[in-house]
Amino acid sequence: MADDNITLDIHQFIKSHLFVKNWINYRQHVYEKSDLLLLIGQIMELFKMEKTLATISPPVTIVGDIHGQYPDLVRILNSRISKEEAKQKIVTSYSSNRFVFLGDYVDRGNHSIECICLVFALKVLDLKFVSLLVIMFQIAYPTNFVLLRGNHETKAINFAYGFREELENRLGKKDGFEIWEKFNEVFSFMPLACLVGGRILCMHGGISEKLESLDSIDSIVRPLPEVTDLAQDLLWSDPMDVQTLASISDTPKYAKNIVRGLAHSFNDAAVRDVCRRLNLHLVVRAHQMIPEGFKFNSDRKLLTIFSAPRYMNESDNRGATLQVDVNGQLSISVMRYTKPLRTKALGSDEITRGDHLPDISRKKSNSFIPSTFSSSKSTSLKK
Ligand SMILES: [Mn+2]
Repeated sequence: MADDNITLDIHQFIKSHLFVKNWINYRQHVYEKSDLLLLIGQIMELFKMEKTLATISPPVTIVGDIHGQYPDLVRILNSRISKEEAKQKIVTSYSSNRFVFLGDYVDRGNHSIECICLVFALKVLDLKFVSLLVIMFQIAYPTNFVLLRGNHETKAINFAYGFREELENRLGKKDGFEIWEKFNEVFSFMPLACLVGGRILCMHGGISEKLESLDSIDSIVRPLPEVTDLAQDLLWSDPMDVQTLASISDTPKYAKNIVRGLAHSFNDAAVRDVCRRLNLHLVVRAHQMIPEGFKFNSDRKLLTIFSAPRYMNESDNRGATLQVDVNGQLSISVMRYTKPLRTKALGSDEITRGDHLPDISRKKSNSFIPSTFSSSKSTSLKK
């Protein structure tokens, strides 16, 4: 642990990200290269302590693609704390809620750096509170923030789709490129999947023919600069969406993913098969833009969550997050897309909650229980 030589004031760092005076005119945070290096060094140690298959217990919020949409990320974080807590600006109220992020923090949007830095910093802060327990009892590190790797947390992709360019533009070509390489070193240590409450398996892309057991995820050795085999499917796969004979037949369950040009697509039978063999209620993944923010497939055994509303500022999609409560019941929150930032500003600049922006409203859908859970309403996911 690098605990002795922390010089990055993590509280202040998070505060300056979360409590922005005026979201309407929000442009960007100003980063010191030295702060970024410190943050990268600390988060690297945390990823090394985690297993390739992370685990977390409910209650937890599961978040899909962010793609540099920083105000939307802050809306999501704000949605889990009370208005009172937000008003008091206590940073720990943010880090005390449990989250699983399904990856794709960077690229596409304008604020990749803010997004990745904020989730990294919240995870670092979270550990500062439990580290004493970890040392005293030598227990597994019980993080509140599981940050899974997405296909955009790979070098070849974030070289080309915005993250490298953003770093170079903001830190200068030389420093920006150096920091970009450091970020990618961190990405190679990120966990690839997460088991929530023992029964919900989460990953960025999807399942795989090579997913023989949960152990087959854990036996993927990191760092993983090149994502291949099972890891590639976990980060890149998609469900077969169009109703074809292949998508409903029992064999073959997997096919080459023609849309992506790599990894696989999988059908309903593949999802059923994985759920049965791995004793899962549900597989949750992200990776595809969904107009409504979420979509069930495979008889509600597969859920896609996409959390970047108005994706790339050109799609009228909503965003969604999934909440798993302490009893394993599911509910989905849908975020409406944001209107362009040039809309008329409010009179006050005391806006600290992203979801109080004009023309942004967060609609919580009627909490519902998918069919996989409805028959056993009180059944806990915990074994
Ligand atoms: Mn993706």
